Amino acid sequence: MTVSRRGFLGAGGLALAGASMISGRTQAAGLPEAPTMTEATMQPPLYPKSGPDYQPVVTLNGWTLPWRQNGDWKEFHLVAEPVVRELAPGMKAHLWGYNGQSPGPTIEAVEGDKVRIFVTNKLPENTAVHWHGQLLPNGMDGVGGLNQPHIPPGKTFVYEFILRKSGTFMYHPHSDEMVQMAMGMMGFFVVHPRDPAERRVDRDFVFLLNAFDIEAGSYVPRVNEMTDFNLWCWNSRVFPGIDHLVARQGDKVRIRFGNLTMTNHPIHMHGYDFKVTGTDGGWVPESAQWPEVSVDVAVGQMRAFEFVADVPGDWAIHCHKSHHTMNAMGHDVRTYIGVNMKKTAPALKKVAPGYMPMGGSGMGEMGSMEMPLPDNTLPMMTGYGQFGPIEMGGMFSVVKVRPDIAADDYKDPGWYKHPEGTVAYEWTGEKLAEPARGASPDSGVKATEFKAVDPRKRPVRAAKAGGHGNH
Ligand SMILES: [Cu+2]
Repeated sequence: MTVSRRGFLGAGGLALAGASMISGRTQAAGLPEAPTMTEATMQPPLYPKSGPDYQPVVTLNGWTLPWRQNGDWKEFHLVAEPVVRELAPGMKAHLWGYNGQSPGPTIEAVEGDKVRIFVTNKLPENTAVHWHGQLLPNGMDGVGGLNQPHIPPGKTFVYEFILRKSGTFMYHPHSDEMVQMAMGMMGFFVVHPRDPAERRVDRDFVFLLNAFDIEAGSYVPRVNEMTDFNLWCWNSRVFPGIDHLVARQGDKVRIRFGNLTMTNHPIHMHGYDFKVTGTDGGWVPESAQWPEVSVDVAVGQMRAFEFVADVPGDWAIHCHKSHHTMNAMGHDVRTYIGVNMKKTAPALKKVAPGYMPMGGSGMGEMGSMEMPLPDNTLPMMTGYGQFGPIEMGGMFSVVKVRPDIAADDYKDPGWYKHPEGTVAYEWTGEKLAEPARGASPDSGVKATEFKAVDPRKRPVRAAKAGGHGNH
């Protein structure tokens, strides 16, 4: 008897189809589309069109990756590629990321979902993706060389696993990890509980902590830096470029973050005490949730905290390491506190034309000072509130709680209108009798001699804050 080649192939085809029913592998639908994002603007939450209901997350200065349902499988497509990311108005960085941005889009799905994630490598070197915190088959864990071959440039690999638990996860490369993470490759991965009522909140914000070392005037991070970073970011953004976290008074709010920098960050929120409700390992049972106003997140960890937003206002949220709320410029500035700059400046100007005396009374003046900066460089501290310069940079944003906003409105409501008599004010009554005090050395400069220049109104490249789309 003869077996025709066609028949043989047919049988093979059948066998393959049989295998596919077990592994779920299918080529029928081809590659899903890989959407891309061109801006660092917060996108509205992506509500599920089918399957269990959930309250989707909002990614600061980011977006959620659309998926396609293919039979039982939720299919996503990540493209690892070089990207240009605006870190804040006035500075763009040349990074590596996913689908047009760094970090990559947030992946959202539901406990019990079968997910198939296509990863296309458009980098000039190998990559692989690790699904940080997920419980999955060893061969899907994404450590190049250990669990799978590295994905060569130009190739697409497929990851398939079942989401065994809800919680807070990340994804990041596990090939040339030091370089690829220093270049900005990472993303958030949220798994919602199957039961829509479980741990339900009204607003759920997510962001990743990352850091870059980009020399003033340049665009590409120094990837070999170990500790001395100069841009401390949330989702590859620095203040004043980080989205505000807008909540409606009375909303139950969750904020989750993961740390992919090289050091820990005590994240501090003003105005509330909150409960830590989630870690990398999962949800914290209610009996074990502890109250905090700062929660430290170590390298490689994730934390989620929750609070009821019952007190309106503009509440600062920031890393409590004070150097992490600063931008690139100025760390080389010497400490001149107590030095009489009026006496030293003329001499210094002779050897360094254009030298600007500063720092004799502290550095707060830099928040409003007109300073010449190299192209593509942010001031060390910047950003304005309704009462003046905020004198911050880096990992700083504002939780804005208001009574009068719609359920799904994340737009910046503007600055808080304080009820009359509730703002700290200057004492204009009788002066106190002054007891004798140790005098600090005379800097020769009074703070009031610095003329504040609102950077939003001057034509310096680094200060074109007017048009930024982050609120
Ligand atoms: Cu920090």
